[in-house]
Amino acid sequence: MRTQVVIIGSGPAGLLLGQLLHRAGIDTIILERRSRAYVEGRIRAGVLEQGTVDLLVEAGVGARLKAEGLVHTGFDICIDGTRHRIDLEGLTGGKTVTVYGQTEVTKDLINARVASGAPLIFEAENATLHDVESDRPRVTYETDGETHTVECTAIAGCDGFHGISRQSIPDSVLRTYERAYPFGWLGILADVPPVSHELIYATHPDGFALASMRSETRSRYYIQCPLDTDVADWPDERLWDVLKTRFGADAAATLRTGPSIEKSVAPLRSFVAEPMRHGRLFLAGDAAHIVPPTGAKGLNLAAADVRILSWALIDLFKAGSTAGIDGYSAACLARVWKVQRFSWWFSTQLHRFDTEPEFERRVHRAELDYLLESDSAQKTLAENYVGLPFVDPRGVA
Ligand code: RFL
Ligand code: PHB
Repeated sequence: MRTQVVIIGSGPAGLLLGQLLHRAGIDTIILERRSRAYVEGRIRAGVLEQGTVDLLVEAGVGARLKAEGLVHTGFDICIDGTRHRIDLEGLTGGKTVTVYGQTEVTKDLINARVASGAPLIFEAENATLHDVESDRPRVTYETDGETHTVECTAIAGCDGFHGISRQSIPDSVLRTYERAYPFGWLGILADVPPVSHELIYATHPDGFALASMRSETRSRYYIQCPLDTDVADWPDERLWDVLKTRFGADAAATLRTGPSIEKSVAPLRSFVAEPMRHGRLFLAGDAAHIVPPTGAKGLNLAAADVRILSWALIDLFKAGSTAGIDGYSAACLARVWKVQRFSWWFSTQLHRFDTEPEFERRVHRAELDYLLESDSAQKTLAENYVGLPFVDPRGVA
């Protein structure tokens, strides 16, 4: 078998890249280790930057997003039970974010892929990359015990943090930077109306909490929890009680509870792998970097990589130019590190660090007080939250 680009992984990065390349007339094969039901059922991100929404619309998968996505013009920061609004729209000259579940983005992209007839192979096992340093790399994989080989011109490693693509870059080339946080998030999804029509990021002496949503009738909440938390120890009632404490009396009075439809623990991590390109292998999304979810940036950063990678590959196949692929890693990393900085900062401000010296705890509190008083500090937060302006590496405005 031969194709132009093999895409490893059908998360949002792989699917969106496949869709953009398909519309540009470039052939791709997407290989996904899991089943379609598993991929469509994974509950993850919820907040899309305007740039991500625009890219999904440009890719031809924006109809349901535009009809069902909830446009948010601000969010609340809740400090020890008192809420303060961050007016994203006012602080950024009119920018907003859209609440639309990653699950829905994934479903829309899979439906578009299936409708296009382009190959998307689920339950593809043991994907292995070969000759990535040559101009004719290959990928082998297995389905039903049979081995297949695909020859191609480029490989997109969109297989997430635990994927195999990054491991194909030799240790002598790859540099990794990591910060693990000493806690995770325990998340709950429930079919109850959200406690507020906007998100609430809460910091409390007991730890962080977040009120988010998927629709006007479906709520998503998270609390900071120890890394070894077992969901079995968290019956719904216990979780609702903690949320009521962390959001304060006003929210507690209106918070609607109900049976959970999903409950899971996710660790928090900051991670970057450099370079994002080795030979004809290009890493995109969580395969190359992870941010803690506090700033809602992971999926948006994956989309930003894919936008740049699609341009680079279109340049390669349509104009025979390697300028785009040569600049790919540097162009992505310039944004990645700024987003790392923001996600690290926002996480550090809002979580409780048990071993933090009292001096630093007070400094953090002072920084939050300053944020509430300072228009400039709020502007910095808002312009990062809605998404930094996109710099086109081709020099086009
Ligand atoms: P994904 O989604 O992990 O997809 C990778 C895909 O590759 C497959 N795969 C393989 N396929 C073939 N062969 C192999 N050897 C393979 N190994 C892996 C996997 O099965 C999978 O289908 O990576 P991608 O596409 O880069 O997308 C990244 C996003 O999923 C991620 O950044 C976000 O979910 C992060 N995130 C959030 N991002 C936001 O922008 N806004 C948010 O509000 C937000 N909230 C969150 C989040 C992540 C969370 N968790 C669970 C970590 C909230 C949470 C709780
Ligand atoms: C979510 O709705 O899952 C969500 C929202 C905002 C975040 C992280 C996760 O910062």
